[in-house]
Amino acid sequence: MRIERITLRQIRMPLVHFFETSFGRTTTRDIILVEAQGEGMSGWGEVTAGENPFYNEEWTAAAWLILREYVAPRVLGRPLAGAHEVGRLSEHIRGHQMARGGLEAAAWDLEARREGVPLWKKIGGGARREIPCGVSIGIQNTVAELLETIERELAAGYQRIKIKIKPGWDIDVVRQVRERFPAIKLMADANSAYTLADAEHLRRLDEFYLMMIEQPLSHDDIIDHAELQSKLATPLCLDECIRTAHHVEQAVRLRACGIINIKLGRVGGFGEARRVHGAAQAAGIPVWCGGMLESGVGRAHNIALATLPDFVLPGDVSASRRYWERDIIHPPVEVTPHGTIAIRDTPGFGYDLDTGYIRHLTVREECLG
Ligand code: OSB
Ligand code: MG
Repeated sequence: MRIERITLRQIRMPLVHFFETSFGRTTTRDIILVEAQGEGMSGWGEVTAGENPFYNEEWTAAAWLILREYVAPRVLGRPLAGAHEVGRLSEHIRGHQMARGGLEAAAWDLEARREGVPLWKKIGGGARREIPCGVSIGIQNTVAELLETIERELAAGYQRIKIKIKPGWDIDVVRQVRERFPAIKLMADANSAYTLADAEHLRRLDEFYLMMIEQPLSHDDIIDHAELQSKLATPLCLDECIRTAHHVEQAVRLRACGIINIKLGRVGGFGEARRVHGAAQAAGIPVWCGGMLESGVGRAHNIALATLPDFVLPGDVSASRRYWERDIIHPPVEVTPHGTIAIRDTPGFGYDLDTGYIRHLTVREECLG
C-alpha cells in the first residue's frame, strides 16, 4: 500500500447544544478531516483535538501544522506493508497523538476499503454486533436543566449517564441526580479539576455509588490518582493520563484506577489503542470508548474500536443527532431503543461520506503530495 496524496480539511460545525466541561464551554467545533488517497481510493480520519489546548496540549491549529510539517512528509509515497506501519512512522514526534492519530485512522480506513472489509474486522474487533452506549452530559446552566436532559436521554434508551463535575458543581448536583434517579448507571467526569487536597471532598461522592469517577486529578499525574484511589471506595477511571500502553502498566502497578477510558485520538490511533486495550485486558481492567464531540467520521471509527473484546462498559459514543443538526456521514449514527449502536458490514468505517456537505462546511483545505 502507498499513500500518494493527503488532503487536510478543516470543517466548522455548530453543536446542537453547547458542551461545557470543567475547562470551558464549546459551542462550535473546528475539526480536521484527513483524506488519505492511494491506488484510486480514499480513506478518512478525524483529528480529535479541541479548538483550544485545554483538554490536553493539542488544538486544531497546531494539529494542522504537525500533520503538514512532520507527519505527512514521513508517510507520503512510502511503500507500506499495511496501515499498522503508519503510526510507527511518526513515533519519534513527542506528543501530538491526536494529530498523528487522524492520519493513522485514515490509513486503516483506506486499507479496509481497499480489501473490501469492514474496519472493525480489519482492526481485530467484532466481539459484539451492538455497542453499548452511554451519554456524556455537560455542565448545564441549572440543575433543573440537567435533570430534564437526563430524563430525555434515559427515555431514548441510553444505558448510562455521565455528568461533568467541577468545584461548585459536584456533590450537591450528584446528590440531586441520585435522588431523582436512584437506580441508573451514573458516573462523573471532572477533567482534572481537583487536586489531592480535595481528597476528603471527593470522598463525599462515595455515598452515591457511582460506577466511577473519571480523571479527577491532573491530566498527567498517575501517582496522585493512585493515592486518591486508596482513599476512595468508588473506582477511578483514567482518561487524560493514559496515552500509551506503558501508562496502563504504570497505572496498574500503582493501583491508580479500576477502569480505563480509551480514546482513539488521545493514544495516537488504532495501533496504540489496541496495545492499550491489550494491556488493560491483561490486567483485568475493563475499558470503554470515550468521545471528543466527533463528527460522523471519528464517531464511525469509535464504533469500530468499541467492538474489541475488553470494551465491556457503555461508552460515550452516541447518536449523531445529539451533536449535529446534520452529520457529514450517511446514514447518521443512530441508537436503538435499548441503547446500542448496531455495527455495519460495509467496507471501511461503514458509512458514506456526504462530500457535498463537507465542502460546504470547509473553511480551510490543503493538498499534500
Ligand atoms: O473528558 O470525556 C471527556 C468532550 C470533550 C473533551 C473531553 C471529554 C468530552 C466528553 C464528551 O466527555 C464525549 C462525547 O460525547 O463525545
Ligand atoms: Mg473524560
